[in-house]
Amino acid sequence: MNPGASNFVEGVNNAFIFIIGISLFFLIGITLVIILFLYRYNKKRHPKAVQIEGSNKLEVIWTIIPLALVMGMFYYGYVGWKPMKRIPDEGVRITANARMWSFSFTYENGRITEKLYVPVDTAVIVRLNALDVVHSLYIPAFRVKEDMVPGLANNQMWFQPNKVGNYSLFCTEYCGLQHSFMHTEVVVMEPAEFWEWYSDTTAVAIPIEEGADLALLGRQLVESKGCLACHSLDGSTIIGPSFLGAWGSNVPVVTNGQEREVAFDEAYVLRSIYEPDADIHQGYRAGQMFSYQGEITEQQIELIVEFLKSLNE
Ligand code: HEC
Ligand SMILES: [Cu+2]
Repeated sequence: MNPGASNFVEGVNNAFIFIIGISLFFLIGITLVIILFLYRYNKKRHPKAVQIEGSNKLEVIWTIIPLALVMGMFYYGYVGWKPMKRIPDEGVRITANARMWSFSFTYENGRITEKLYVPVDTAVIVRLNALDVVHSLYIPAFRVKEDMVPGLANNQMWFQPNKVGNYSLFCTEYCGLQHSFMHTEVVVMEPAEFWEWYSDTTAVAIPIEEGADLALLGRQLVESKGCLACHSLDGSTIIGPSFLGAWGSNVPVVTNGQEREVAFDEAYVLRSIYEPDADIHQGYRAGQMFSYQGEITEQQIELIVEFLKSLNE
């Protein structure tokens, strides 16, 4: 019944088309009048200027008509926006976490994903959680967009997808250097398929086949988790230290205000990912990298370690 990808498409499109229609009408109308006046009142045709003074009728007309038009715009805008704020009681609840510079989505059963998986024709209620700075979650095909503000409790948005498919989702609040890294997808599935996916807990641990390229799996993780927004692979400094040649080196760090050297080994990588501020690499600032505790498993850290090792080969 609904023509769009979500329940809000129609309302937002109506407001948009109404405003575009009025704007186009005036753009064309005013341009035509300018051209007509240029012709009719140029100096050759109309050598003597005439002063026209006061017309109550005209003033009333050019007050009432624009007022009606902007009230019309307000009406369509309000009618399209109101249902977005009426969050239903029932629905699939998902928490969206935004950090510089990636999204992750946590489901009620503990599943964590980088794409947002949702069932079609079902209300989806997304709790918006920002770890560091202001981000904004935008799904253009669904016509929804909501700021994610650190510390703002009970910040939610909702929508009901109407069509199975993949749609882009990205951050639309400039949130620092690698802001453009913050794009991912919404995957809308048939409900049966979704619930099967949802309850498939084996997928929480990555099944690693015999002979799989562990370093490659690690690389994919580091890419999909957004680590490369801050850590380069070519020796250059972005926000954090480069991963190139890091494995096996001795890292000068500050621990509790004390300078010391630690070996860049598996334990150091694990600590850096779970408690980034425990050891601060000298010359870098604390508080830039946020803990991935609960977002990256120890098994995944082993893969990241394999990848870091492979950079020395
Ligand atoms: C927002 C930027 C940012 C992101 C994203 C980020 N880091 Fe970091 N990371 C830093 C900074 C800054 C440091 C140095 C300060 C410190 O030691 O905490 C650091 C330090 C590290 C270190 C220690 C490196 C060294 O040479 O001392 C490791 C290992 C690490 N990060 C791994 C990761 C992994 C894996 C990811 C992705 C899951 C990641 N980081 C995501 C900014 C980031
Ligand atoms: Cu952002």
